[in-house]
Amino acid sequence: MKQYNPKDIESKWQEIWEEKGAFHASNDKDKEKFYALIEFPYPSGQGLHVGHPRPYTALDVVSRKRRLQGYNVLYPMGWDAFGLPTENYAIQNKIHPKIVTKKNVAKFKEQLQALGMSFDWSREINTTDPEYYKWTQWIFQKLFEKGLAYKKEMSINWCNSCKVGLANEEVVNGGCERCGGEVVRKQKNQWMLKITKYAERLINDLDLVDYIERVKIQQKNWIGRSEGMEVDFEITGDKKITVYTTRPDTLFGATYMVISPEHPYIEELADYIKNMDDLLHYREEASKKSEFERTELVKDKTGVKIEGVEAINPATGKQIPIFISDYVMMSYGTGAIMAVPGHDTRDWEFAKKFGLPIVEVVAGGNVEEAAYTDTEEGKIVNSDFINGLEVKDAKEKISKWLEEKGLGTRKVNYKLRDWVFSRQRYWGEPIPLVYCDECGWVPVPESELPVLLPEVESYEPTDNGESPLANVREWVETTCPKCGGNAERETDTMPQWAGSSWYFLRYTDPHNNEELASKENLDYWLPIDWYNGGMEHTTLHLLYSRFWHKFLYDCGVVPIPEPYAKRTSHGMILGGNNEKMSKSRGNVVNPDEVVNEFGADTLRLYEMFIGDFEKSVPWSQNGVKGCRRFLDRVWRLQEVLVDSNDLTEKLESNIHKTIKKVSEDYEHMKFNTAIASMMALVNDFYDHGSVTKGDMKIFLTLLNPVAPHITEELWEELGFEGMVYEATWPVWDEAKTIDNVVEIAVQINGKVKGQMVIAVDATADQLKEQFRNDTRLVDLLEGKTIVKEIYVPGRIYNIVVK
Ligand code: ANZ
Ligand code: ZN
Repeated sequence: MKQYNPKDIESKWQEIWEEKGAFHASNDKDKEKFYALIEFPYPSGQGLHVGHPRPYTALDVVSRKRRLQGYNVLYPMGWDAFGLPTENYAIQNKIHPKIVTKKNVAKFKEQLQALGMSFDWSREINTTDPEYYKWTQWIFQKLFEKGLAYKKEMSINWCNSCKVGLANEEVVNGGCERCGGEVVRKQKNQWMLKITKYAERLINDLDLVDYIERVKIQQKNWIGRSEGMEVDFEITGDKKITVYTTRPDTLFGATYMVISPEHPYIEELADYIKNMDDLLHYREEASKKSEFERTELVKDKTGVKIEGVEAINPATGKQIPIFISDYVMMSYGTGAIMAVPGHDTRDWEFAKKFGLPIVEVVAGGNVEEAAYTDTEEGKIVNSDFINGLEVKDAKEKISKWLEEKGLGTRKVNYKLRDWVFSRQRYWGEPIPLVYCDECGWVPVPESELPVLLPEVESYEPTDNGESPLANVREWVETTCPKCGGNAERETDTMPQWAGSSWYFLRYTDPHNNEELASKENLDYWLPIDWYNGGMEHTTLHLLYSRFWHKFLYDCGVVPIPEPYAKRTSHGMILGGNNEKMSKSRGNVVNPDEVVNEFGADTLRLYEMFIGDFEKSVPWSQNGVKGCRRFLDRVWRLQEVLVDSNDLTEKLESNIHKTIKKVSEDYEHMKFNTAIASMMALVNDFYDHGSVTKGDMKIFLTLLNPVAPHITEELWEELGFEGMVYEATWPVWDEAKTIDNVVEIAVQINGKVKGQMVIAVDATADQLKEQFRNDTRLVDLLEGKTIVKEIYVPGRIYNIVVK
């Protein structure tokens, strides 16, 4: 028997698979398809880290299994290659980002190929390839044509260190999603995408898909649907302020109002306002703060009372003061609120600070001490005609009352904001529009797409917040496609998230020059049957791509409203001490080294065995070694091989059970328990002292998705026909998986003291006899007298003693 030497074996089989096109998905529409997708990586200079192969291997396992089951499987790979790190590297090293990208992609690809992933490389895509981004630009133009892309001067999130505008989704805990740096507000003219138009459908259509629950919840919370009312408050000068409230039932407790510091009401009321300077000064201060800072609950409340203007509470008829404060956002609801300090925590803090009256209108708490915010328990008080009602009923009654009086209308609001789509950087897709003084914004004709990124001297972002493209005058200056006059190109580029918002469509037809993908291929391959990706993308890429897909559905480009039938998410791989792996902590494990020392099959096996796929787990070098030892044991099964095609009779039931367990566990992301059951089967082979060729054939097929190289090699060594990847997935015989023994608990006076394995159909007498022969258990009774014995068949044997 030759040595198990992964180095030779692995490259050998990788070459053979490549030559045979083993993993090319055909567009053969008669076969049942399976489309598996993992989030394509950003090819950074660091190359692959051990976190990457976890999801890749997981869906590789499922893809390989499905191929063996006869499916036509598409498991593609590509590069999400526009973006800041490459550009920053290019700036520092004065190398064109194109060249950096090419180098990084080559490195990533080599690393992935060394892991034996069954990607269909013939469908490889790269978002920075003009043939690809042509269609990203084309989709943008469709969005523009349909009025879903618009340019607007507005206050946006701005990262000072990246010198770039950010979408709300890219601000994480108040910092920049990329660099963690401080995010400030900046007034900018921006391209925006109307994702809000799809808010309702993005929530409702979650019912059509099978996503893990936490993904659905996070998306729903981010979109933030809220049902309430817009209510008018009469104010000085026969004017009115409209507020948005989700708690009309607390109207009697509204003791003051707050409008956002940016609110145009301030200009409208200029004639009456006596402290305009103070208000404008406060407005100026507020504009510097990020939304995160402004909405933090713990933050000390600030504000200024508007002098000279009062409001009237429509329910109580009382005069109430109006403030401006930065805890009310201009971008949500109407930018104005009725403040109910008894039942809203922010209002309560504000009222305490400014000495404003706090009125209890829902009984249940002590509003002098804290706002009582419970809406499930407590009855309305101090509220005239709604007194005594539950919150829910009070809401309904007062809503009707407001509607009848013409003071209020029901309203649904969303937290979701439109998507800030402009970036002032070089390494992104040019926005394919030109501006003409006569015609306004005009799309570049489709025949002229793609609008290529021009060469520039410097990739540095400019301090005035303009893209470096603005300096390339000969590129910027062009003619208007509509009137032929002078026009200028848009110089902002698209955000990192553009290319990934539709890449899964391109894989179905990656070389198509006529369309982003042919209708037949889209019809056949969609939806993606299983998409696995990181939780950090739930409110970014996953949301954006669902939006683009829905838009393309409305345009008739794609055949179904949701792209992903199923979405799962993996846990992170951590360094020692459960810390995130990072260069600065010096705990990064390099997959190349693991492959070099132990082999790709060991790495794959370990990544799948390391723990519950959905949970974060620390890396352990001992664990890696253990996995290698298992593969060594598998290799040495050759020593105990028996030349028979039958199954070992004594192990038949175990084999069927293992087929069942592995088949089901692979499909339910329980890779670790599938592997544990295969390890147990190998122990059985050794315990039994031999393994037949028939046993091995099944075992190697089951193990193949996780450890594809060693299984191909053994398959060949044992002289089996063809290759494992062409084999047929074994099926189990249910009858042979049923246990004929069960484990029952042995209790003494109701306390579990041990276990016994007995025949499923054992009678109480047989049980007692077996018990009395088990010295371990009988010893427990020493010096005691049995009073009674109770047997609950198949479960418990309880002995009552004195
Ligand atoms: C009165 C009230 C009483 C409120 C009460 C809450 C509790 P969601 O669920 O997030 O939609 N609000 C409205 N517009 C706002 C803005 N632009 N900036 C800050 N806060 C705003 O929350 C809606 C509630 O948030 C609204 O209901 C309003 O306060 C506040 F016991 O009105 B409420
Ligand atoms: Zn024109």
